[in-house]
Amino acid sequence: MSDDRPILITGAAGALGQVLTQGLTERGYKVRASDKLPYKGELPKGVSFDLLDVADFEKVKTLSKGVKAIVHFGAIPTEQGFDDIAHANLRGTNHIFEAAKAEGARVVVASSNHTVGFTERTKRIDEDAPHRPDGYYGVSKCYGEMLGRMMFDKHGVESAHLRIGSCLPKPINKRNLPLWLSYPDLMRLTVACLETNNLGFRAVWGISANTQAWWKSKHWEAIGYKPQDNSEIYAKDVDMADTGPVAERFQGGTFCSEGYTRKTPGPAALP
Ligand code: 15L
Repeated sequence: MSDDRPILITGAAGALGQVLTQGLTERGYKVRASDKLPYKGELPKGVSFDLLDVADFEKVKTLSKGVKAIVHFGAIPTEQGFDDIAHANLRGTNHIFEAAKAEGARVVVASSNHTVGFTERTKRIDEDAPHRPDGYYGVSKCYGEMLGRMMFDKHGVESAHLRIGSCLPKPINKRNLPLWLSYPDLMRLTVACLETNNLGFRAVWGISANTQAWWKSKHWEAIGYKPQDNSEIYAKDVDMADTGPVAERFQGGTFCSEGYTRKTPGPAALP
């Protein structure tokens, strides 16, 4: 039996939120869009839009009524002070999971490469590699993943945490080459996570089929994600500038070097 309950998208007015709002509507999903900021441009036909600060639990509950899934992209997407991160990314994500639990909905969350930002660029890792967050933003995404883990084990709430690399129309700099996620592949990954009968809890790499990828996924096949794009076609055009020793050493790039206060480099031998 087909399930035609709507999907709530948070962060729908952001660049990726707009791609998802458009793309999911085109694929026949009923979309309820929301964001803290107004939606720019024209909403796709049939899509409702509400202003929503995800830290407002009453409003999260209201907008989640009757949904089959929440695509949660409503968060601070960069490094900020702890209080702002806590408001949107910790408290807000908590509210989304509590609402999903109440509705029997699954959650697809924007996680980030910054959960493993302090992994050396020379390492090739799968999703079981240890968290190495590169700031409060990265820590908040690790928190989201741990929350999803607990919510599945304790309450059966299914969730996918997309560890998005650099989701852009095309790669701009050399770090984007291993980490690029094209907009069409973001759609493929999100739909795979919404449709699979085999989700449970997964933190899953969110990149395209990049020749230079630093990551190999343990989950793509199981959830049916087949990336179609590859950053290599842009490799000759990207900015190759050196971003400094700390940024160049670690996968998180300048998120690692910003505010870095170590006097001596961290040991290379850690797992
Ligand atoms: C992210 O997680 C950010 O939200 C995005 O703005 C980019 O900085 C991206 O990572 C990246 O590392 O390229």
